[in-house]
This record gives sequence, structure tokens and C-alpha cells, in this order.
Amino acid sequence: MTLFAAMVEPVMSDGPNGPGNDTGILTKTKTRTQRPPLYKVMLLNDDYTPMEFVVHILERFFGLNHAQSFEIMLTVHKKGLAVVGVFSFEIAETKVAQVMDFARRHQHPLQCTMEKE
Ligand code: TYC
Repeated sequence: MTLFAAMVEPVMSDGPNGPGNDTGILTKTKTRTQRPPLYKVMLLNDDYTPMEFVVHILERFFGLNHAQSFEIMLTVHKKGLAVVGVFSFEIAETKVAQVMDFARRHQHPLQCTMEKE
């Protein structure tokens, strides 16, 4: 598991002894909080997967209510694709795998992909 923690970055300055003669005196400490990269999970349209099946997937795996799920399904149907959620890498990977597996088990060609935000 990758850890994204706060990083302390010591910065040496050129001291009274001039550049390249660092005496090891710390003059500044920059603290940067690094955030993990986020990934968009997208559903792609196709001509065969039933609309109700897509709505069910959005409710089941993305915790959306029926109205939200229907709206996103219609966006995919009309525009060709839609972002259904934004997650850390591991969560996004799991959602994609769950959707692809569920669609395959029901013999629908539904495609779900992820992309770095
Ligand atoms: N286009 C499909 C139909 O008309 C519905 C559909 C919506 C399929 C969204 C996939 O991701 C999708 N039955």
C-alpha cells in the first residue's frame, strides 16, 4: 500500500561561508501535504445493455439513489459516456472490476473504465 503522508523538506541555505560551503545549518523547513491522485470511473454506452441494468449497477456499486442513477444512465445513453464517481486508485480499480464482472456474469457488453483525473 502506498502511503501519502506529509513530507518535511529541509532546505539548506548558503550560509556566511558562501555557496558550496554549507555548514549544515537549517534555515527553513517546508512542510507539504501531498494528496493521493484521484481517478474518474466512467461508464460507456453500448446498444445492448438494458437501461434498467445500468441503473441497477449505479445504485448497487456507486451508492446512488434511483433518480441519480437514472439521470447518469441517460447521460451515458445520450453522450456516449459519463463519469460516475471519483476515487483513489484502489477504490476505482475495485469499482471497475465489480462492474465488469457483474456485467459479464449477466452477459451484457457494458464497459467501465478509469482514468487519472
Ligand atoms: N444504450 C443502452 C440502451 O439503449 C442503455 C445504456 C446506457 C447502455 C448506459 C450502457 O452505460 C450504458 N439499451
